[in-house]
Amino acid sequence: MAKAAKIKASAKPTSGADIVVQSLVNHGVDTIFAYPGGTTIPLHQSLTRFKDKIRVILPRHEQGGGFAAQGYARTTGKVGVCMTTSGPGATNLITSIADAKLDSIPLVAITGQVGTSVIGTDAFQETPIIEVCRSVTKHHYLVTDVNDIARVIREAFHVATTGRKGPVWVDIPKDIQLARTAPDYDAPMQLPGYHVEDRQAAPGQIAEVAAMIKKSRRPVIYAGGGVIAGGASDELVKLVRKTGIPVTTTLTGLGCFPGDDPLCLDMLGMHGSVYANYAVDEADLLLAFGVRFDDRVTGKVDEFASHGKIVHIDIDPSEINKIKTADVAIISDVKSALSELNKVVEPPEDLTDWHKKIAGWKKSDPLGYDHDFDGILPQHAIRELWRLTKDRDDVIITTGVGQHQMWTAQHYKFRHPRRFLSSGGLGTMGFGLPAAVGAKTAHPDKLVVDIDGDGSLLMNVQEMATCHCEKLPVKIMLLNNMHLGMVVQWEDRFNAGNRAHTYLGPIDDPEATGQGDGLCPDDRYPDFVAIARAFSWSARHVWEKSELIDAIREMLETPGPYLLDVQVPYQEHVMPMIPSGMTVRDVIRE
Ligand SMILES: Cc1ncc(C[n+]2csc(CCOP(=O)(O)OP(=O)(O)O)c2C)c(N)n1
Ligand SMILES: [Mg+2]
Repeated sequence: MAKAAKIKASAKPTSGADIVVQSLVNHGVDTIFAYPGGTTIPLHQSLTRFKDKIRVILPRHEQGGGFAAQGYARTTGKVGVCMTTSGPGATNLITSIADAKLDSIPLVAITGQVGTSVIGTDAFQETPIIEVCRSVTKHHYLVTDVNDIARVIREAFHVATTGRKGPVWVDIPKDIQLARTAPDYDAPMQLPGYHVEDRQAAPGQIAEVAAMIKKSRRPVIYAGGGVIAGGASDELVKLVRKTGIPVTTTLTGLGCFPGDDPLCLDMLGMHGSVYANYAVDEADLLLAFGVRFDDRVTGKVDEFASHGKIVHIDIDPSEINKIKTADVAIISDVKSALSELNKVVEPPEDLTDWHKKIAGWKKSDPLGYDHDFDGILPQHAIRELWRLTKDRDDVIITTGVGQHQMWTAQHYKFRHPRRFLSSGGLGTMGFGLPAAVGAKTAHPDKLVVDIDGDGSLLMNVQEMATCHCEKLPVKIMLLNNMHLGMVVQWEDRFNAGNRAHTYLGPIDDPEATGQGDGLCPDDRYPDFVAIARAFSWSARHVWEKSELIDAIREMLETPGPYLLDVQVPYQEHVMPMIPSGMTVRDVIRE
């Protein structure tokens, strides 16, 4: 938890708005993503008085602000803070908050609300946002007394960052922002129903897991976002070095174990590697760390990891036995449980056969693509970007949602946690660019590349203005197939290729009815290079394979924001694929 600085209760009456901002400063907030409006004018005025302490980034859409706050939080591990006005500002924020809830990202969202005297009257720009956001936040407040502000903000940071992390929403009516009181920043928290369970694994449990590991012949680690959220990557690597157990990760767990390590099995699940899914299927011991057995991972739940024992370590008691019954369930943060385990664990007796078997699967079913294709395949573009950046220690990648996201997860090998930002649980198109904005704000010296899809980019394309105006030189490698590629893939596989509103060009083009040539018209619509230039970005199209490396280099080396529009075919499917609700035995390979 961010430590609240001890500030003596001041006798001087202070406005609610100033108390909010001072509270943020006390919690170590240095950046806020905030879009103003009538009900947040006092808060924004106050922010100008604290401008030497807090940088205010003005997104161009509130959803962008929420995702930027996520980009900040996901890369730093600190709380991301965003703010909007009431009504439409607040409703625009909801998607990014729901997204943070599903991926357990700590956020504090502050919204203005109409004055307390008119709440409930359908006042101008009134939305009962606390009612609306109730089920997509970890906690939420409507503050109706200026004397509560300091305590509420303190509680908000506490709740967002303790236990399983998540977003907290604080709605503050305008008259409460203007009211004055002598603030007490040390006011005790009042959270009678919220208990942070500081549960640790019992020594007996750790000994039991160690014994199971020692006895196992075919163990696999299934590691998720909880390993990253809990700062447990180093302990995970240590465990693998001690035991030789191979690791597969979820989408949100990518980077918690080095992606190019020989013991890395890459991602598992629907678009995971064949070898990861086979390994989990045949495992006699599945070590599930900081995961929630999402349906995109398990497919048919009854048959997932059904040939062995399951150890599940998670900080959130409600995840234990929710989808799969664990043989040993440990409610604990992953880091402390793994560090205890590392003190006593011994390697299994002999993993030679298991390693051999996995090597065989890796060889027969690699994550590949057609290297001889004439044009640029999206997988190839990602591989080349990875090749050109893999030895840099400073790369952060974001994505939209769709095929390009899955290919990035498969082909960019992340070596460190907090370097791959993607909307996992909610799967929200439009995540990539604003998340890159937040990441670049937090890490001005790092290279931030949004590998995006054309459909996804268009959903928050306005954030290009934020990048230019706020001096945030992010890069976009656009995998432009002029289609909603992931939906096209499902149309092709499960709906006889019937195109149903998945073509992003004019409706009278042959592609709109599935009559295209697989490559798209030469004149791509929209012209993303022209769009980028209108936002004062540098930009370039590339469609010749022979020009790709040069174009990627140009993107990386050109100062300022840069969009590389990579024209890719649309008839490429993300493989392998386990259709929804099925098992690795139903995997489609091509
Ligand atoms: C906000 C939102 N709307 C709709 C969807 C459903 N959806 C998932 S992937 C996808 C296609 C994405 O297209 P694009 O961004 O171009 O990526 P591609 O699959 O072509 O790489 C759609 C429509 C979604 N995930 N999010
Ligand atoms: Mg697309």
